[in-house]
Amino acid sequence: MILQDQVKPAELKYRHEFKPGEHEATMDCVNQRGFAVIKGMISRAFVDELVGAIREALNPDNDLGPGESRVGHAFMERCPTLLKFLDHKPWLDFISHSEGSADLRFHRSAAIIRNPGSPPVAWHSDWSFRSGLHKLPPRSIDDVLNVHEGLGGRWFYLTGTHPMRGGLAVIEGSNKIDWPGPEGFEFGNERRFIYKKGAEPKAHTGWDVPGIVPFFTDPGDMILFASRTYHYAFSNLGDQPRYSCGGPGLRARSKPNFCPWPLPESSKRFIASLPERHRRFAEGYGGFDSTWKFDASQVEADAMR
Ligand SMILES: O=C(O)CCC(=O)C(=O)O
Ligand SMILES: [Fe+2]
Repeated sequence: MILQDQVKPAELKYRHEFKPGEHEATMDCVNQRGFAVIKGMISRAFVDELVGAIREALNPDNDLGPGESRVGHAFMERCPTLLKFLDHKPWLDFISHSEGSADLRFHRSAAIIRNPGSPPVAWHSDWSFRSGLHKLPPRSIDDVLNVHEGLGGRWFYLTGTHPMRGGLAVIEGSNKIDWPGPEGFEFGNERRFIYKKGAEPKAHTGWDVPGIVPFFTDPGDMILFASRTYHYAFSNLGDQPRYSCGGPGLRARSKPNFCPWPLPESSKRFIASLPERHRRFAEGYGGFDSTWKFDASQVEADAMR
């Protein structure tokens, strides 16, 4: 395996970087290749504001240690700055195009800090093959929420993306439902991860994977990957924390919206605090209940209703 500081951009024979407004070409790339980048979607001023807001919300006491990471779920509920995306027309226009509708409902959202020394995030797909393909009752929050086709990750790596600094990588073509996996690898449990043939069935943490596309992006760029695309984050070998966030999660209202937990109090407060012009996104929003546990009888009863 080459050294981490030797990882180079993939030599792609097609365009994968787009400008804001090139909606169709961007989504064609996402659907065909599994990923794309929109250059300069947000300004440097907005990037700086988001970094400050993430730091304030996730690490207010500056107690995140070396090598540690922190993830904030339902991040739009606790970070008013994130809601500025809703008034950022180029972003909202792209999301509307990618969802095939301007009638959108809130979905999940997150922000992450990865400190220098943080380990890699092993190769995985966010999509639930359990719910999405096999139609089995959800056993995890991801089985409830990660069931949609089309666009999956819509991230901003606000400190830029680079393999040496906790950057993201994807596997070309891994969004296709019949993708056989990279040569020399097997799928793990419910196809959520990959591992080397003959090795222990544990999610692979190396970048020696055929078809890898490591991203090299600037702070205002938007990184897109399809709902099933397998992805990975390098360890952060830089000297600065890595900050990333998605915008507020939005899905077309016409898409499935099954939610087995009651609306959390925090989500109720969030909805009540929304300005009038953003209320339309909240109708039917189920929130994110990190304490939810699978209960077969409850899920079956709900499905019967
Ligand atoms: O932190 C990263 O770069 C990867 C995060 C990730 O895989 C996820 O949130 O699904
Ligand atoms: Fe992921």
